[in-house]
Amino acid sequence: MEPLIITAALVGAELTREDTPYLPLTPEEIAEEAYRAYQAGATIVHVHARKEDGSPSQEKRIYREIIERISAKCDIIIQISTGGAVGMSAEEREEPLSLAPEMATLTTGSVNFGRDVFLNPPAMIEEFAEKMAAYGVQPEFEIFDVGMVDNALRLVRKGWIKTHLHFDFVMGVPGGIPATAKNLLHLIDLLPQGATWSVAGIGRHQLPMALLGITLGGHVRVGLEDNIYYRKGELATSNAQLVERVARIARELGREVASPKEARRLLRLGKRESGDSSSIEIS
Ligand code: KMH
Ligand code: ZN
Repeated sequence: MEPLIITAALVGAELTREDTPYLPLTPEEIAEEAYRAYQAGATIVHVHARKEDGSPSQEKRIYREIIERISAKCDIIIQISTGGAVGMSAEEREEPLSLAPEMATLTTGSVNFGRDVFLNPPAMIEEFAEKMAAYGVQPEFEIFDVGMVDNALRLVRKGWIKTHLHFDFVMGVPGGIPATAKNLLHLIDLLPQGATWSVAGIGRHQLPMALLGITLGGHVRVGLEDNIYYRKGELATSNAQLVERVARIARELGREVASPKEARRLLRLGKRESGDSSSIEIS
């Protein structure tokens, strides 16, 4: 099997310090947390930004500071969120794309999200895909339910996406696809040849789904955005702690953990200067 890419989803948009005191919120805290996750074996960092008061934000200014601070510390792949928080407008959500990060998320459908609805109508998805192509940003398809895979492949067929195809199956969101082995196998089955995938289990599903990701030859996303516990009743004290456990188990199972260079190779990411999309390799 190829080496394992571990993504650290550091903070998300929904959690507060009341949920866990270990949540990084400021650009400085987020960058430090990214660096610790990197040292523990993460090669992609999935980033959301927060305002000074801790509320979710898609402001370019804050993302810029986060990206600069992380890049100054290490060469981890930075993936910004275009999901933001439920209720945000498309204009808000796409704002950080003009910073031309290496990767960004692209959710290819709408889904109930707890008591809310995470809205992603077709025109919005196409607009995000178009912006990503314009800024040379590689999408990661965020798949919260089965139909979103076909929506993603339709985008590819229509020519909106020309990069390598990488999917992240987010499983166990109340309203989305349940986190079961059978469902994961079905999702994998839908992917075209050559696509890569990772899996993120929400809450108590994080570790079991991570083990499936490791053993089935996929990749794994963990982090406080998806799960704040290390084990039942015990909060994780950092994102690095969750990453370190996955790296340790993978090595025990004989699967090496990818370096940033290997992750870029597997995801066909071209190294480039920030803002310069001309040197990107498009497979
Ligand atoms: N916060 C969720 C509504 C993403 O980052 O692209 C959406 C989300 C997905 O977290
Ligand atoms: Zn997210």
